[in-house]
Amino acid sequence: MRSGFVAVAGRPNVGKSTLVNALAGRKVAIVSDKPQTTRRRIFGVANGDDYQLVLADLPGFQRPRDALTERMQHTVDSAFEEIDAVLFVLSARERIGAGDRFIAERVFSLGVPVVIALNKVDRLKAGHIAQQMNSGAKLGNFHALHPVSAKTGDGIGELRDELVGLLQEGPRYFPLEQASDLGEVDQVAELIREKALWLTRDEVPHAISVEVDELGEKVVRAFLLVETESQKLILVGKGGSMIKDIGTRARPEIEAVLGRPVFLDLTVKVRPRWRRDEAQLERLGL
Ligand SMILES: Nc1nc2c(ncn2[C@@H]2O[C@H](COP(=O)(O)OP(=O)(O)OP(=O)(O)O)[C@@H](O)[C@H]2O)c(=O)[nH]1
Ligand SMILES: [Mg+2]
Repeated sequence: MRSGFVAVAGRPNVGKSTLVNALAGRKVAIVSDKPQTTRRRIFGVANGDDYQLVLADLPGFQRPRDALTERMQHTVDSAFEEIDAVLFVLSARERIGAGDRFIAERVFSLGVPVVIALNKVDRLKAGHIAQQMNSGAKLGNFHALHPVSAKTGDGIGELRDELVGLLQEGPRYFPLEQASDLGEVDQVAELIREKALWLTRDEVPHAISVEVDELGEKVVRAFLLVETESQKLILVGKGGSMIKDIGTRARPEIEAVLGRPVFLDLTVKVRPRWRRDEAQLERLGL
């Protein structure tokens, strides 16, 4: 039996969470087209007959702008202790540049093998992929470099084998049926936030947080927190259309997590400057 921990590092929006879900073979982390979707570390577990690969999905590397992003960057920094390897994710669809080199400086100095995943290669021309692989290869002394598509699953099996090959002998840290370290309440909150992220844009997605108020047998009650009245108006939508849409999309996935049908009651609340309020962040588990 081999097991161990691999930290997933990279710029915001390169597809780290999508990749963790693909490697785990189940939805562990929420995903959106907006940067800074992941706000805290989530363990996603990939199990085989003779291995357990635990992936630490992380927020993207970023320059902190407030207490929330400061905490997110701190989460990233402290995730590099006691790991067996780093999975450094790049996007083949963007220029590999200063942001990636900044992260490279950090991950290549950790003293553990670094596997590079060049993600989002779906529908890209072979020449372009080769060029991006060349740029990625210049970032540091990597153990292996895999072009993959977390979206289509291309290259995922090979990447998983590569990471498993880096694990040492060890126990199963999580029982087979457990896909992540998130409890039900946090999973529910994240699923609601995911739907809200997809439906909003500009500054709004970053201002949203979700607090589950009640998780009952039949009713799930949650608050969507925003910072201003105008953000609240957007999230509620015309005649409540936006919040209704969020609920309609989130409910089936919440029911799948809970294993029972529920009534989902969502309310939008204004909580001024919650992203700068340490007590609020603590309460939200961030
Ligand atoms: N075309 C394509 N898009 C992808 C792929 N992987 C992820 N995406 C998209 O990229 C966007 C970001 O995905 P996430 O998995 O949330 O990215 P992330 O790196 O976890 O982002 P943060 O948590 O914000 O740092 C989403 O719109 C995904 O659907 C891929 O292989 N191909
Ligand atoms: Mg993410």
